[in-house]
Amino acid sequence: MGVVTPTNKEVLDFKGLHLYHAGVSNCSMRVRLTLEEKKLPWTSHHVDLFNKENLTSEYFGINPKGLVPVLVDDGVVITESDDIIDHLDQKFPIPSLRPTTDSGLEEMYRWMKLAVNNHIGAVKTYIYFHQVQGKMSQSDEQKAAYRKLQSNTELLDFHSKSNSEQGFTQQDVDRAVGILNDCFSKAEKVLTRSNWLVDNKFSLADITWMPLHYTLVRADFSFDQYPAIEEWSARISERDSFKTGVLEWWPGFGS
Ligand SMILES: N[C@@H](CCC(=O)N[C@@H](CS)C(=O)NCC(=O)O)C(=O)O
Repeated sequence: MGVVTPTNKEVLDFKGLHLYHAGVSNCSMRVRLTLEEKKLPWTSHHVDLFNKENLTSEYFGINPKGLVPVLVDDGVVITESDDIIDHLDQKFPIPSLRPTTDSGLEEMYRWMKLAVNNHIGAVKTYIYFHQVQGKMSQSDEQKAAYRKLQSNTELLDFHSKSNSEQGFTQQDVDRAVGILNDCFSKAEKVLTRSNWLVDNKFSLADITWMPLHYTLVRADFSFDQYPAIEEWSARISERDSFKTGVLEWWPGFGS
């Protein structure tokens, strides 16, 4: 579970639920959706990723990977979106966002891990290739500062490639698309015969995958071959939690 001991001690005194998050971040959407489903009061600490507000020693003192989201629950710091939403569902069990059977629970965790395990290699690579590369590259000073702050080698390699002159290649993105299509083909099969990903009950599995659909559509990923996924996403879009947890935080909302 993603509990970390922060070196930035400021957060230890926080009372209640505090979320460090970004409007555009699919991982943050998962946590906002969960908070809104449960109608929990929370304090927002918005981190502007485009202005690199996450790349400061203060922020790395809260999350040593420099990523959003981070939940601070009464001074306990939790990172990793799957761990955060699982924590929220266990601590605030009503309404429940998990299946009632053991096999369903295992299946829910499988869907959650599938998303997390493919985050850098597939989701992030696809989105950076289509939307970020060349638009928010780091200056030489920022690159040096990032190398000082970041100790995670996977993230160091990812950002160094994204900021290189060549950036991600067509081959990198084709590989990412292949992985995403494998995942969405699996989801399509399930959703052809059921409204939700696990045990026909809305759960953390749906909350994990919906933000990927939302952000990938906006990065021109085609879901034409997945009609059941499109219907599933339309069903989720009707929920109040989607309006307050995703739409209202998406840049340009209401404009
Ligand atoms: N495994 C992490 C991934 C978190 C992550 O990659 N967050 C992105 C936004 S979705 C971020 O903070 N990106 C900024 C960066 O890479 O510097 C999770 O599930 O919370």
